[in-house]
Amino acid sequence: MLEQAPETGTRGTRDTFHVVSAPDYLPLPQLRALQLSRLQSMVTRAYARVPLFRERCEARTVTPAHVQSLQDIERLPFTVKNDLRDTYPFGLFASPMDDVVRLHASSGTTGKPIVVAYTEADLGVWSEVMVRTFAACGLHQGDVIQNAYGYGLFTGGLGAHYGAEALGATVIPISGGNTDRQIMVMKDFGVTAICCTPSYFLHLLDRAEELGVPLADLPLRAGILGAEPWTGAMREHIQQESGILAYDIYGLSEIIGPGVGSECSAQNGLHIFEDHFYPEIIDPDTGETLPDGAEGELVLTTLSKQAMPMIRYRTRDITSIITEPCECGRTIRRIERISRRSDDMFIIRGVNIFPSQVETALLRVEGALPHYQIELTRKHGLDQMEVAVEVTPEVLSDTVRGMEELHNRLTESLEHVLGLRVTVRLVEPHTIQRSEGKARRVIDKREG
Ligand code: DLL
Repeated sequence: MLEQAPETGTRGTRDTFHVVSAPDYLPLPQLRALQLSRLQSMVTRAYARVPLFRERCEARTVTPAHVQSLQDIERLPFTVKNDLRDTYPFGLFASPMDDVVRLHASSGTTGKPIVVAYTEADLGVWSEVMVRTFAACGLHQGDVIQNAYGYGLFTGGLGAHYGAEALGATVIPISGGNTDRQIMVMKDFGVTAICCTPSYFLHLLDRAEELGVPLADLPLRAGILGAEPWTGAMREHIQQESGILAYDIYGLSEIIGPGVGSECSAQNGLHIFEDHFYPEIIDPDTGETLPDGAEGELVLTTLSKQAMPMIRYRTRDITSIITEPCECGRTIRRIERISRRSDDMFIIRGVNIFPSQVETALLRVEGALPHYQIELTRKHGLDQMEVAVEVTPEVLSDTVRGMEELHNRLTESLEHVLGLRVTVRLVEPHTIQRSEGKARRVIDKREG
């Protein structure tokens, strides 16, 4: 069934709503033609204005004139995160500073942050894709959106903020943290949708229960959750416990921030706003382009960004492009939920492990809560992995035998999913540190 636009659209009229969401439904030949003409302009712009890109093209004897079809994108060089570090802070900008009206930065784990820039027009595109995100998640004018993504250099806060305003909704710019106040506001202001990371939503859910304000009793009906990997099992848990619909949204600073992709009412894969961000999947080892349907690294090219064009940016996020059309009627392609990054992987005794596999294994077992942390250590030259997982108060008050049984079931579930026996430590509720933004799942204490 096709989604219906609500009676009232963006601030004011139903028409505006349709206009903003229209690119989601373009006939494919029209979409591809639009992408090609935008790609050609983008490559011309970057070639003329970004020395690093020009040098790399010259090394491959490619010029903008070689881009005659969308497939020709494969002739262009990749951009990687280190390129942003190496040209820190402004080396990849394609607009003079006079035209740059906003900077954001993303810290990453090591060293200098990466800096990203926006012109006025870029901010317009950003609001547009966020309006399309909210609309895909069923929000519209009249919704009261609590924006608990962090405001500041992180793109989550301001990205969602201006999108929510442009949608015509009422936005509460509360930012992250101060959980008790979040819950008070949610209740008193009649909040209908919340924007935050899935791990922070879990924390809100628990705290609300403790305060005697179960979220299921509030008007809250949607969570616009993203910025970190989470599993389908985690979504089930969140939806069941809170009574909301939890939507997965995706984005990254280098490309624009949130607003690169979003689930729709089908909750089955994330639509990429591909009239602005062109997706490819590559084999992370060889760099070879893979066909739709195959799993690999997501590579994105901005098609309209002025201040900082990103050509074939290697996201390190692992996913695949879904080949079937979506039941919602959108023609823009979908990707599978991003469960892992290629650089999230760690190796224990020769076995490759991703944190999301641990989440999947834990959530299969009743009595375990979705709060967990992985600690890696090295003893006598041998890698050790311990998973601390919170258990329900019922389990804690159970007999020693009951605890042992749960411990065994968790160990077995982990062994089944990971192919490796690891140590499980059951801990009391609230022992594992809560995050206000992106959760830190792995603590690596191994040296060297
Ligand atoms: O996290 C932008 C954002 C803000 C997205 C709010 C969604 C909501 P960065 O801090 O640059 O930007 O981090 C980008 O976070 O490459 C992914 O690895 C991860 N990520 C973002 N969304 C998802 C998601 C923002 N829905 C990096 N699922 C990306 C899995 C996600 N990983």
